[in-house]
Amino acid sequence: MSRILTVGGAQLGPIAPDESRESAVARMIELLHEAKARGCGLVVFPEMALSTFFPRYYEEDISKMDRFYEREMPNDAVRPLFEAAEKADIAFYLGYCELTPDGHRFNTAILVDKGKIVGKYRKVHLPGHAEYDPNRPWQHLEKRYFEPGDLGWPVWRCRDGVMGMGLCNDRRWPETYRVMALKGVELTMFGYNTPDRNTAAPEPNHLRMYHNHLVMQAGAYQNSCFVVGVAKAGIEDGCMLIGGSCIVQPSGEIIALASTLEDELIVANCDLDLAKMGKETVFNFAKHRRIEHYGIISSQ
Ligand code: CDT
Repeated sequence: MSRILTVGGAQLGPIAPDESRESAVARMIELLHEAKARGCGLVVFPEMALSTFFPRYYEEDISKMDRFYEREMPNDAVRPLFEAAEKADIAFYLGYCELTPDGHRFNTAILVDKGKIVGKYRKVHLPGHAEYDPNRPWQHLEKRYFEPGDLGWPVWRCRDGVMGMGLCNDRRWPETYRVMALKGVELTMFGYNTPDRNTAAPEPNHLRMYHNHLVMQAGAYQNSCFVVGVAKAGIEDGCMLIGGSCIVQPSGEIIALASTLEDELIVANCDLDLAKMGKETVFNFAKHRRIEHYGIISSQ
C-alpha cells in the first residue's frame, strides 16, 4: 500500500515593497506551471507571499498599512492563481495578510483545492514586538500588526491525506505539531520569512538555518508526519531572509532542499503511508503517551 503525493515547495525570492500583488502572483503561477510539469499534486507557497515582509517597518497608524492586507480571498489580483491551480489540478497553500470585514488583522494561510478554500489557518505564535524598538536595525512588529490566530490548528482531508498548516514562528513550537498530530495530521505545511540575523540577541548567524531545519526535522519525526517548510528568501529592502526551503519525511530526514535564495521549486514524492508507521509504533500516542504528567503544558 502506498499513497504517493508529489509535493512542491515553491520558494519565492524577495518581494520589493513596491512590487504589486499581480507581479507576485505571476511569479507563483510560473512556479505552478513547473510544478505541473514535475507531477505535483500539492504546492506550498511562503508566508506573506503577496507582499514584502512589512512588519519590518514601524507605522504609528496601523491603518496606513492596509495596502498589505487582503479584504477578500480570492480577490481580483489573486484569482488567476486559483484558476491556474484548478486548471493544473494542483492544491496549494498560500500565506497572506487578512483584514476581516469587522477590522481584525491576521497573518493567515489557506489551503485551496479545485478552486475552493478548503482550510484556513491564522498564525498563533506571533514573534517580535508591538512598539518601535530603537535598538534594532529593522523592526519585527508582528505583535503590532496582527492578532493571535483564533482558529487553533484544524486538520483537513485533502488529496487523500490529512493536512495541517502553521506559519513561520509556529514551526519552532512543539505544541504546533503535537496538536495537529493528535488529530492525525500526515503532512504539515509552513511558509516562513526569517531574517538571517536575530536582532533581539547576539547569536551566530549560522544558527538561523540550523534552527530552521532542526525544528522541522524534530517536528516531523516526533509526530510522524511530513513537514514542508517554504521560505520567502533573499534580500528584501536590505533585510536578508534565509532560504533553506525543505521537505522532511516522517523519519526526520530532509528529502528535498532549496539551493538558492530565489524563486525555486523543490519537489519530493511523499508516500503518506510512511506517516502511519511511526503513528502505529514508536509514536503510537494512545499507547505510549502519559498525559497524567503533562498537565503543566496546558495550564501554564
Ligand atoms: N515570520 C516569522 O515568524 N519570523 C520569525 C522571526 C523570528 S525573529 C523575531 C521566525 O520565527 O522565523
